[in-house]
Amino acid sequence: MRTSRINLITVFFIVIFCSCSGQRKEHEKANQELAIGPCDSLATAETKALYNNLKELAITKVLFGHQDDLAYGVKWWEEAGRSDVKETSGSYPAVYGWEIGNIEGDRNLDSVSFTKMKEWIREGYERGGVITISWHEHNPVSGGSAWDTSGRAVSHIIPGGSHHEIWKQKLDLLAEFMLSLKGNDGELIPVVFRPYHELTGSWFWWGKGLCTREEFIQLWQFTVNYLASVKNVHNLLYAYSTDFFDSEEYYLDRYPGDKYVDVLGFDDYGTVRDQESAAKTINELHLIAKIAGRLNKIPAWTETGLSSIPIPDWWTETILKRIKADSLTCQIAWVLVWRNARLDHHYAPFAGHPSAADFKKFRDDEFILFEDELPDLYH
Ligand code: BMA
Repeated sequence: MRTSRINLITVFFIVIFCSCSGQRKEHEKANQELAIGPCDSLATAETKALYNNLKELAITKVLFGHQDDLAYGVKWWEEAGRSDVKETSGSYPAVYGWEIGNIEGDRNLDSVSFTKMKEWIREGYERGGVITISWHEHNPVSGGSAWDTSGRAVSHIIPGGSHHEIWKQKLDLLAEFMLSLKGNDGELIPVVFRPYHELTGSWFWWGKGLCTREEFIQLWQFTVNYLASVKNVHNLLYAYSTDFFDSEEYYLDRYPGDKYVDVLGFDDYGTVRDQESAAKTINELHLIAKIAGRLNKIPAWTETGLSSIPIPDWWTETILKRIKADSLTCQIAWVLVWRNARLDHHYAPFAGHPSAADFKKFRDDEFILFEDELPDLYH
């Protein structure tokens, strides 16, 4: 009787011990999985390297990016070797933003040729730059632009919806595009893909007011699963990017989950127009660094800019000062400014621009990296 009670107690403790150590092992395993790389476990070696290198570099440096940099500038269009950023700073940007809205056509919604875009993407990647792609795709239900918010499109393109097959055809084209991006040695070029951006606003058909939280998350998860599992696209890191935010709850409200996101980004043009809003930008930078630290993701300022940059010292006095406000604000991996479309719609300086001298100072700051200062990010 006595022996059997002791035995029972021993068995009880062994069971408890085993289950605790089992849980601990599970937990350790999960942590290791989180630590080794992107959410796509089949990501190519270069994509994994980019993820790990960006994550580490972000702790001490901030890469500078520009949208459509190699395609055109304020005073030129499709001229080989040109870049408004290089012509004012001495280097190409470290991050190249590209846009694939109108993926069914020969040119994107801003008239950039897809054939040439692929060449520019290879050119930037071969020099060591980072490629990020956004997607202002047309409204798949109405056929209108990305800004056409009619028809509650998201509800119709998720699985079970009337336009689900149509959306899959768009994703097929997108997959084809991503899989056609190859380096000189034939390897796939890693891309930070940033679909359904500014999701907290209601100006795009995928925006907050145009679909439910569940619909948005379903669209995101379907996109990632379909590209990876059905189309075998494994050269993507996925960036979730909101518009302006001021709390963690608001930022994460439509977050699709750790298994579907690699980069935590935000777009903010509104708070960089004046000095009065500095605290708002700094708060965003604090929050993004904290959330990314907790979730083991890469924080990034995925879009910003001041249209035409009428403030000559805007680069150092607004952007740089806020990025360097403290040890948290400087943890973003990159900051990207929007495209140099024309005199009344440009976000980087060009030769002779009033902010060009200050842009050079910004470029010379030890925190900020342009392309010619990048370490190897792909090995
Ligand atoms: C917007 C503007 C538009 C452009 C779109 C997609 O911010 O620059 O002119 O079509 O981005 O690049």
